[in-house]
Amino acid sequence: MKKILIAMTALLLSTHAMTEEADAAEVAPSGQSTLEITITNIENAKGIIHVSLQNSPDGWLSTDEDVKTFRDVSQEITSTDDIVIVIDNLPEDGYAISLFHDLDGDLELDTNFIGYPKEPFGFSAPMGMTGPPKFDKAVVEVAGEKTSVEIKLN
Ligand SMILES: [Ca+2]
Repeated sequence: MKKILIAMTALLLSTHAMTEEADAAEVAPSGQSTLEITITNIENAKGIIHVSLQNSPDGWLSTDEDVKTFRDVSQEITSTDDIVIVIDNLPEDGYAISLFHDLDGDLELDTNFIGYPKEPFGFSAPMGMTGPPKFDKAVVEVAGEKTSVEIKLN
């Protein structure tokens, strides 16, 4: 009986030692990046700029209320200076960025009768010939410590 106990203890000790070794060798994966968005051409010193990140083509610019954006950030505007919005703790991935300047603060991008925006807007790519850029065009690869992009309001 005593022999068995010693053998078991030895086994437990060796298992424990192995686990500790594995822990020590493991490098903490960061996978957390920062995206820095500089917004230029702000013409109205009022309202709020709403920024949305989308990491899937399906949800890109969807008007379906069930579709969630990956991350939303809002920034109050009090001057026409360029602003920098910093979004951190982002998993490394590709994100398409859409934003608009909500001048009247109703949380919506106001449009005219043909659906064209009446409030300034921007994407992480130039406008396409027939409308907003496709997800693939607008996608920004966020990787490493920090990724910076500049978006000009239209
Ligand atoms: Ca609005």
